[in-house]
Amino acid sequence: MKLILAIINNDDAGEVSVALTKSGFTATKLATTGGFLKAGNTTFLIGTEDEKVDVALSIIASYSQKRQGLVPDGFEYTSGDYIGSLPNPTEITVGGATVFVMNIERFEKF
Ligand code: 2BA
Repeated sequence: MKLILAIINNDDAGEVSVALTKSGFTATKLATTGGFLKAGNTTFLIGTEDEKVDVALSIIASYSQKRQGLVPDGFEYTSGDYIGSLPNPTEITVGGATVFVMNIERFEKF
């Protein structure tokens, strides 16, 4: 058993959700926020059998687009007490999806 944790752009989350459900996966969607840009994204929790992980990953990959973005003028990021800035304008690539796959020791439904 694995738990797939996939952070997906909000613009792609709807299609990913529909495609996963159509293929028989059960997923939980969390409304999350990127630590760097502070923009909303969607995190999927998908529990599945080991042999189905690659199917789920290929669905996620096929609906998750890479996007170029410009960090706005005057953008500052914080990390603890540290405040940093980037040269303006800075182009970044966001996504497609950022995915973690974890082993699950035990799975129960009561
Ligand atoms: P954010 O943290 O808001 O990051 C958005 C985009 O900003 C990133 O795209 C990357 O292009 C850039 N970025 C992030 N941290 C940076 C830094 N310290 N310096 C310069 N540029 C930076 P992605 O890498 O595609 O990440 C999209 C979202 O996925 C992230 O939103 C975050 O919510 C999540 N994520 C990505 N990598 C992660 C990781 N290792 N652990 C946890 N969450 C992650």
